[in-house]
Amino acid sequence: MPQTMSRRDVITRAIPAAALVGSSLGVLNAFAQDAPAGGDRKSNAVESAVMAAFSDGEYKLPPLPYDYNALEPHIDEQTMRLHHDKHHQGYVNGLNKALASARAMKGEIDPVALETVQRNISFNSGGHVLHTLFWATMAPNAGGKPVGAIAEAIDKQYGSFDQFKAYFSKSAGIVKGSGWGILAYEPIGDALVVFSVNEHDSKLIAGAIPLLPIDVWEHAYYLKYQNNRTAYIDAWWNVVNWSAVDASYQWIRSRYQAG
Ligand code: MN3
Repeated sequence: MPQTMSRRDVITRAIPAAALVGSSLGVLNAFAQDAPAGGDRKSNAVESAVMAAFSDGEYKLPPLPYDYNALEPHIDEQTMRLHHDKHHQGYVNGLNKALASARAMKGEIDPVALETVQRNISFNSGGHVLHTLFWATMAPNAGGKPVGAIAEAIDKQYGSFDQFKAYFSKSAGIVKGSGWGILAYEPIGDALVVFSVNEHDSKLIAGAIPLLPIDVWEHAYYLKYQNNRTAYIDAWWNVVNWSAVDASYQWIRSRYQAG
């Protein structure tokens, strides 16, 4: 987007589309707001990715914030190329197309066509948001234990990082067919929630804002790990960018919790 566009411009432009899409794109609006006064916030890989995920009235494919081979040996270059350039681009295209179809509906609306277009918006917006966050919360030379406020919240809620990790891994592992494991922030209870999602959008928790997603569709791991999803999940922990997760957690939480 042009450098002259402020965050407020972005949210203003994003609102009409996001209103059609519903709460699964609430994450884009949660991010696309003016930075708090002071301007000394840590730079946030998640924020950058989200800002690149919508511009000029359309959802866009954000560039990877590292090289395609940067996550080797844990995630291979060929998988990253296909996954980012083909699969994620497909969801972006599908989302823009479905939104255009929804906007074009006028007069007598066929309920079957309406059901189809709403399903396409839900599926593709889930795919776009979750892949955008997936790339931004991985990094080379990362992994290890969480840092900062997210580390404290995980310890408080799950007892320890190891207990959280085991629960999250199991949650991602049990997905039947295609889906995601997700750590999210639930603002009403000011709580972390871990859950699994079928495809990109089934079993999402309304209002919960994803912080850390892992894609467990076969296209995310089959070239390197074949049917061994557990080995892929174990390897993925080595590329989790905890400082980015912490920065987005603190940022989102500050939007909802006074004081
Ligand atoms: Mn995927």
